[in-house]
Amino acid sequence: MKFHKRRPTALAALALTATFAFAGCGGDDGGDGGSAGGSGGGELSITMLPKNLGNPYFDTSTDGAEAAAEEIGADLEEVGPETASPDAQVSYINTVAQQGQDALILSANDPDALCDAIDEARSADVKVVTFDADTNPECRDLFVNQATAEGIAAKQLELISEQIGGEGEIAILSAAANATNQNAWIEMMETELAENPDYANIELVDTVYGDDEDQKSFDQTEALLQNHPDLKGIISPTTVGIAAAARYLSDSEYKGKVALTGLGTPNQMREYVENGTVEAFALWNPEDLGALATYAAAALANGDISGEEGDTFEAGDLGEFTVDADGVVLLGEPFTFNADNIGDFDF
Ligand code: RAM
Repeated sequence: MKFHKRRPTALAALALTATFAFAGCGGDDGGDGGSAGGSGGGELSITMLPKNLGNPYFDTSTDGAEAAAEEIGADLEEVGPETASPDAQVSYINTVAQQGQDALILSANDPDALCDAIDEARSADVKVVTFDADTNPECRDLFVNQATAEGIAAKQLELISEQIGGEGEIAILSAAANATNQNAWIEMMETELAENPDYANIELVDTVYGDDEDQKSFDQTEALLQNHPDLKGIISPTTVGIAAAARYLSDSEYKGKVALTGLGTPNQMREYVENGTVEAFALWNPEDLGALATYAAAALANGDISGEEGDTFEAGDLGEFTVDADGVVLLGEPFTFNADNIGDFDF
């Protein structure tokens, strides 16, 4: 699948400069098989392991990674399982250790379950960078974080609150139950709902898991609506979940009555914004995220940085980044997509 960005209008480009520094277009196949991609012909060998293959979000982060690898002169290969489970990721990590790759970039399906395999890889001198979904910080060298968990949580609550007029029952349709990224965001949303007086009249009645599988997420949406007849809105903090929920809602009696927001890609959500099922949702630029993770991995593997707090490195067009506490590198802020701007994006 190919994802090329449309050129943003001058106005949109201006509005986005702060949060969306566009990396160059990758354009290579994001991978529908067990292994895909491959760029450059350089000295560093980097493996990219998303939660699973076949998710346009990760196809796009791989596009960004491939473009960065080409720029750096590194060989980058994407591998990954069909299902977003930790067990399925372990064998790929073992292979990276056996091959003695210079670096592994991964989005982890579990904070703990991959750590033994990652340890082996690090003992074989593989630098390990998590992106999108972290492991426990001691397992890896760096985590490239798409946006702060607080920012992501706050944005989604702001959107749902606006869309349901500040009161009523809401539910969350998440990804896999062990996903560190979604779980951190959900925890923060729960805290914010409990503590922020703006949300005193909003009640979170259920959280369900679609495992980042389209059909399961679709079925879970149907079940939520059946189990909670007074439901006013759904937050789905996963691009797979929100797209499946939007598809369900758009063909149902709930279209336009039950609000849906969360984290989605513009290409998957465009039709539902245009047909009035979804008013607004958020995300960051996955292409930039993949690129930044690749620059970070290369900086570690080249010995330019060790991953200590305060280390700085160059990430091509994205600029210079600093390693924060706990080995975290922050990409930016989430961005809100709606009917006015969705036409400016193609990913
Ligand atoms: C899905 C995955 C990914 C998450 C996005 C928002 O594609 O769960 O990890 O960051 O949604």
